[in-house]
Amino acid sequence: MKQFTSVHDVTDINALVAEALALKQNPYGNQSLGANKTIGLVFLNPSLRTRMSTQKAALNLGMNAMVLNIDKEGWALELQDGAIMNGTTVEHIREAAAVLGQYVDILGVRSFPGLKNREEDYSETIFNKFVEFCGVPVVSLESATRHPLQSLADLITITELKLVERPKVVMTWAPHIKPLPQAVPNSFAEWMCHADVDFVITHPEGYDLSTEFTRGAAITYNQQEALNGADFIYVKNWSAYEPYGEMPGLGSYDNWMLTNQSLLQTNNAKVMHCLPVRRNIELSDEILDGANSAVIHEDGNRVWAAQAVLEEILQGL
Ligand code: SN0
Repeated sequence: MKQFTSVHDVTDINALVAEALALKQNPYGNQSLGANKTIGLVFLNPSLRTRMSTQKAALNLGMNAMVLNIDKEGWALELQDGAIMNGTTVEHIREAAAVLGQYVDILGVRSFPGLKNREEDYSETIFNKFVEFCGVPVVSLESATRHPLQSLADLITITELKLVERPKVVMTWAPHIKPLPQAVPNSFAEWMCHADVDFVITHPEGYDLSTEFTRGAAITYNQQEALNGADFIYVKNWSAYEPYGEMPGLGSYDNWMLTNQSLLQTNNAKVMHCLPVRRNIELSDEILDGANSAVIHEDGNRVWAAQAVLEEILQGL
């Protein structure tokens, strides 16, 4: 693997999931692979799970990990080519990314969308500049449009917990108080469309995701109908793709938050969420604290997802 930015970088997703599960059984078996190798993790946005699980994965492989919260600790970055830098930006991304590439063997980058300019976000302007200028393999730690390490951990979790060969997986939109990226749902949809599952997406009208990511999925505006017989429910808020970054019908979809009542018609569904979750806005206490919640298990699996990916990249260095 030369980079990990989406499901399209993976040759065999089932093999990658199997490798992650093997690493979970034997985390320290491959420590010589990462000896004297360094990963740099660069964050332009906050992180808890991605930061810690990727560091842990690197350590398990014998690597060193260095973290830079570049938005707070680095120089203010200029992104525009040809800019005359007489304002607030101090360093061009061309030099910043290139120098980071001198210090590390693999670079992880987190760059959220601005949610103002769809074309800019969906062309992955910032993330792709890191890829272009750093000169080493890049791992997405969540870009403007995707969060593949999360989606891989989600598929690992579904593979581990499923009780039927081909489970029904429902991704449901949930309420929120502010506009969130489409990266997590885009990415989850893209992975599920490649996985051996029956995949349904449900959301209120106005929240359709880009078909680039949902092609092949069943989509309904009726949450009740979608939840029938579900084996897994993947809960996530996202803002609209059109009109971009907005929250149509804000306040009128509060009943989209799942409660125990919503689970009655499911196949005793496991409930997933990438976290962080706003309790009693996106998901009720009773679900998060109840027997059907798989969120802690799911996010524990972030380590094995990252470790399987880093292992494959290291093997190709
Ligand atoms: C991010 C998102 O893409 O939805 C990260 C998820 C892994 N979530 C948030 O930004 C939540 C912010 C909030 O205020 O709840």
